[in-house]
Amino acid sequence: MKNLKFISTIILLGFLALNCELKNSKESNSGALSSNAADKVYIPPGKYDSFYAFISGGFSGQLSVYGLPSGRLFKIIPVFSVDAEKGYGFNEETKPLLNTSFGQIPWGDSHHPDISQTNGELDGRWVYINENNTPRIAKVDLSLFETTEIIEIPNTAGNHSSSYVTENTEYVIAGTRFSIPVPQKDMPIEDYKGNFKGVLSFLKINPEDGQMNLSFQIMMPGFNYDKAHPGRGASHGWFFYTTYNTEEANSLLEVNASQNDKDFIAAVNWKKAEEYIKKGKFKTVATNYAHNIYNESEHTAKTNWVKEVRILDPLECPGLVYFLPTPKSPHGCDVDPSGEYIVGSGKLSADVTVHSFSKMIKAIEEKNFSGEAYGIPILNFDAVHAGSVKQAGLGPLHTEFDNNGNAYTSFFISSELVKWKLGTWEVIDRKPTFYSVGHLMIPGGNSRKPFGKYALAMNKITKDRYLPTGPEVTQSAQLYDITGEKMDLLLDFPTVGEPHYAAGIPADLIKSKSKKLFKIEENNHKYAVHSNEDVKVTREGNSVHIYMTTIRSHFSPDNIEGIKVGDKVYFHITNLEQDYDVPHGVAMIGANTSELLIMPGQTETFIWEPKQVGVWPFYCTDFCSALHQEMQGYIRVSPKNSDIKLSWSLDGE
Ligand code: K7E
Ligand code: CUA
Repeated sequence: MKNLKFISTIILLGFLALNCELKNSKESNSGALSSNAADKVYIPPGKYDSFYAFISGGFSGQLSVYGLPSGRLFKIIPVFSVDAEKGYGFNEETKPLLNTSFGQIPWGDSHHPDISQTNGELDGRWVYINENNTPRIAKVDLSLFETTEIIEIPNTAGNHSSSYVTENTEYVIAGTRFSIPVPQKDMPIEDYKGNFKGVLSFLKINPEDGQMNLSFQIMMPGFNYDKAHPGRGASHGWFFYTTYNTEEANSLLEVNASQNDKDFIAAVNWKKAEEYIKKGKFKTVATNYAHNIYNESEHTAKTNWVKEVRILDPLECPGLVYFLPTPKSPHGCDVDPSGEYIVGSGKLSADVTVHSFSKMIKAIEEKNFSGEAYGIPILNFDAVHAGSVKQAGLGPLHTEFDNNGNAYTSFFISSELVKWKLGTWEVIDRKPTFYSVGHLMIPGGNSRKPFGKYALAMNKITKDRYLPTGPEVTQSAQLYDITGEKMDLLLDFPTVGEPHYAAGIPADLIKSKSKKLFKIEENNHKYAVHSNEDVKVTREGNSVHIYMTTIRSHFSPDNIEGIKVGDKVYFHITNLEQDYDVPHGVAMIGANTSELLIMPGQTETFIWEPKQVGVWPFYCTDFCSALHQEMQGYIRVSPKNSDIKLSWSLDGE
C-alpha cells in the first residue's frame, strides 16, 4: 500500500513537471527577456567580463571556465578525464595524475567546484573539485588554470558530498554517497543493514600551496551522504551533510529509500574531531590510495602511495555527531552567509526546511533528543527547526544566497528559481528555468560574503531551446540579474558536459595573478634543454631519448637517423619561447598517443614506437607563426638489425 501511494505521488509529480514545462514554453519561448537584457550581457570586443565562472562538467569529468555576464567559454581545464587537445593524461608528465588504486583511470564524473577562502571570503587561489565515480578530489591552481593535484579517497564510493572548503580553507571535505563494507570484503548484499558504513573524510590543506592531506575519516552509519556545506561565522567548526536512505535499503531505492518521513542532516563538529585526534582516540587502519602531485618546477606529476588512515568512531567520541531530522530524502544542504541557517531541500517535499544553528546548540546543551541512530543522538525536530518555506515549488534541490538576506532555491520538477527571505520564509519571486534546473550559483554564494549581482541556473534539459543536434542535445546555463526585487533572465548559453555546481568569483581577484609563461631558467624537468646547444639524442638499449627544442619556427634537431623498428622513442620537447601566448605543438605520425601542446618554458614528453621501416614526418600542431607550416622534421626508421648509427641534425649541422 505504502509503495503504491508513493508511486502515485511520483507519477503526479512527473505530470505536474510536464505541465510546468509546457506552461513555461507557452509563456514565452524567449523566457520573457526584458528589453535591456542584451545591454546587460554585452561585452564589446576586446573588453573583459567582470566574473569568472568555473562550471563543472559532470560526466565530462572536466571544469570549464566561462566569463560572466557574457557566457563566453575561455577554457576547458582537464581534471578527471584525459584531454587529447592538451595532451592531458596522454603525455608522460600528466599521466600520473590519473593514478588510483584501481589503476590509471581515464575518465571521471566532476560535480562541485569550490574556491579557497580566507576569513570566509573567496581568495581565488585554488579550486577544489570532487570526482564522484572513483572517489577523488582535485586541486586546480588558479595561477595556472591547471590541475596540479589529485588525491584518492579510500573507504568511500560515490564521492558526492564533496568537495567544499571551510572558511579559512582549513579543510576540504569528502563524503560517501554509497555506503559499502569498510574495509571492503566479500559479503552478501542483503546483509547491508547495519553492516555497510558511510565514511566522511577531512582533508587538511597546506595554507602555503593548497596541498591536500587526508587527515582523518569518521565512520558513520550506512546511509547515503548526499550533499554537504561548512558552517561559517558562529557555526565555523561544524560541517553539515544531508543523508537519504536512512532506511538502509539495498534495492529499488526509489521506493524503499523513500519510506521515512524524515531523513537527517548530520552535523559534524570537526573542531571536536581534532581534539579526539590529538587525544589519540582514533584507529589507524591499513589502506592503499594514490596521492598525485604535479611539481611546477619539474613540470611533472608523481604518485605517492599512502598506506594508512586514521578513523574516528562516533560511538567513542561523544559530541562529535548529531542528527537533525529533515524531510524527505533531502538533497541540497546549504548554509547561509551568517552561518545561522542550515537549509535542507527534501527532493520529495514541497517545503524547504531550515534549521537554526543556535537552536541546535541549545538543543544539544539541553539534551533535547528524540532518539538515537547507531548511538548518534537525534535532536528533536521542533527544537532545531527555524522555519519552512511553504509550498514553494516542486522538487527543491539547492539553495544559494545573496548579500541582502535572501535565499534562492532551485526546483527541479517545477523548473524554476524561487527567491525567498531568510527569517520570514516568505516567497518574494519565482522565475522559470528552461528546463529542470539542478544547481544554481551566485558568485561567492558559498561564503560569508556573496557578491550578489547574478544567479546562474544550470539546467538538465534543453529540448526545444537550441537547434537540434541529433538525439543528444546540450545542457545549458541561464543567467539572471538578481540586483532588483525580482529576478530578470538575461542570457542562456550551452555548457560543456552536464553542469552540476559552479563557482563564481570577481575577475579582479584572479586575473592579475594569472601566469603568462614558465621561466626557462626555472625549468627543472629531468629532460629539459635550456638552449639549442644542448639538444641531443641518446640510446639506452632500445629506448631512445630525443632532447628536442622548439622556437619559431623550427624543431631542433629536425632530422634524426638511426632509429630502429621496435625502439621506444621518447620525444622530450622544451619550448624555448619566452613570450606570452606562443605554445608549440608536436605530433608524430602513428604515435599511439595525443599531440603535445607545450607552453613557453615548459617541457613535455610523449612516446612513439615505430612499427614500420621508412622516413616519417613530425610537425607542429599549433599555428605559431607565419612559417608554422615549415615547422616540421623527419625520422628515419631502419630495420631492427640495422647498424645505422644514431645521428641528428638541424640544417645539416
Ligand atoms: Cu544536485 Cu551532484 Cu550537487 Cu547535480 S548534484 S544537480
Ligand atoms: Cu610551432 Cu606551429
